[in-house]
Amino acid sequence: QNLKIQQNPILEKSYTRADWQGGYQSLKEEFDYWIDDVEGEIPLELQGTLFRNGPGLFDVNGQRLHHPFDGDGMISRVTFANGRAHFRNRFIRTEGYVAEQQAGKILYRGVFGTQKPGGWLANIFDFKLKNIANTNVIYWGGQLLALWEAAEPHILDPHTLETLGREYFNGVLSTGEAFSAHPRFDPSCEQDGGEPCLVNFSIKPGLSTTITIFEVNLAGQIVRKHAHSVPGFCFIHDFVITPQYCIFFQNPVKFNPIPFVLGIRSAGECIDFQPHQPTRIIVIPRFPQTKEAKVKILETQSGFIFHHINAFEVGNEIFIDSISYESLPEVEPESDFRQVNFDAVSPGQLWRFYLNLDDETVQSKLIESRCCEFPTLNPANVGRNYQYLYIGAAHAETGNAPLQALLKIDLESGKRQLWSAAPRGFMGEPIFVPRPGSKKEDDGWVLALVYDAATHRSDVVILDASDFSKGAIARLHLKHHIPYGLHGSFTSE
Ligand code: 3ON
Ligand code: FE
Repeated sequence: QNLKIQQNPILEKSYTRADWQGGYQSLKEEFDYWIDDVEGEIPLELQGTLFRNGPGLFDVNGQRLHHPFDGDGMISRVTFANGRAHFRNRFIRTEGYVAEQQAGKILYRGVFGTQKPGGWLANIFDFKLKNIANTNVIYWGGQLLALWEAAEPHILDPHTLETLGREYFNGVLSTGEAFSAHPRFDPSCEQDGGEPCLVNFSIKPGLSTTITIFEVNLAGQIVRKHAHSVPGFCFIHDFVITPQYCIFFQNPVKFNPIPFVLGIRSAGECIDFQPHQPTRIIVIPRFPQTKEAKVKILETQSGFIFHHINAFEVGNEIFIDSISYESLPEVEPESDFRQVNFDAVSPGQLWRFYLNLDDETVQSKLIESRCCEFPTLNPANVGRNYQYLYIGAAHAETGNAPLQALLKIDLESGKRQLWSAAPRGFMGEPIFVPRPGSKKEDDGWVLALVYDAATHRSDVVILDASDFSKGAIARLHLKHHIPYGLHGSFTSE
């Protein structure tokens, strides 16, 4: 059946929208159990914990949210030990989650279209942000942190997943100050004698935008913080680092706050993509005191980028790999996100950008035209030249479609390997885990959650990263589904 789909990608789709919609049902229960339903074998060397974050609820007591990005954060945890695996999930007890669950109704406006019931009068002049902590989860400095890009991290107990409070890094972060959901981990920081460090940012948008850079050491202390003002409004979700630089893509967008202020539209619905304006690339030195420290702003073609894969320096050039959309998919005010017409939206495609820092010019090249999103790579290669990346991908080679497959790309040879869960499986973000003691870049595993519409449950899938053609080496069947998530991480501690 799979073969027929592959040969006929245009006439017959590899999925049905009804199947795909199943992954957007709320999961209200919180579970805690050993996973006994396993196909294949969990590698004995795979030891550690996979943490995932994403919206767990798409409604508050039956009142529907307008967009999945407005959903309350829920952590899923899979711990691997001695060939077995344990599952646990828990909602983050944010102030907003607790208040809304208690009230049994929507009390906050969401960034992506969710409004309080009662029309514009109920929403006018309400600028409160609900920190929903739903975008990423990291283990760093001995703490488990749930991240959302517009506010401070939540601290969780790594064992019970209980919400313990919010993280301010000894007051270096102020109340309500943002700490993005896309930190990058420098495996060997030049300023810290080759120790790993976490690099993150915050965006404070306005007529001009403040970008603040944070660098956090292994002990979880902010050791460097510097802020930069750049012209214009910014909607920046992710960035990349090299040993010397932080690089941001300022997508061409315009923000009209009036409908937001008047309670007619959410903030996210007031962002308009500007297809005829260039993308600006902001290059900020990580160590302003030691470097020819000038922020540089370069220009390239229009496009919208949520996620980057990696960047590295080659002489006076920086290479950056990113997933770019022809335009920002607009959040339609009166629509239901479950009824999306995939064919009417542009697919994310993988581009490489070449920045020349001397003459400040940019070249770009399309690397992969297949619809793809949610990249990962070996953590040892972050900010460095690298050969392999792994990414969620559509089953079909052309067109826009939900993610159903995992694609491995060898950037040197151009070779590709695709492992597909179509027709009834839907793919989440993959995570690359190196095999302990590995020397080769692709010696390890790729872990991902796959929603299986046939059973309305999710699987934890393990692939051998060095060879996708083996298929899944293990498939762990959970007792329930996990809604389509956003990001996560693996820790062997
Ligand atoms: O008014 C400003 C603009 C703005 C949009 C200020 C602001 C900081 C409040 C703001 C907020 C931004 C936020 C909260 C962004 C959150 C983004 C988020 C939760 C997720 C983004 C996901 C991106 C992608 C590409 C997801 C892909 C998903 C799939 C392929 C489906 O499975
Ligand atoms: Fe993201």
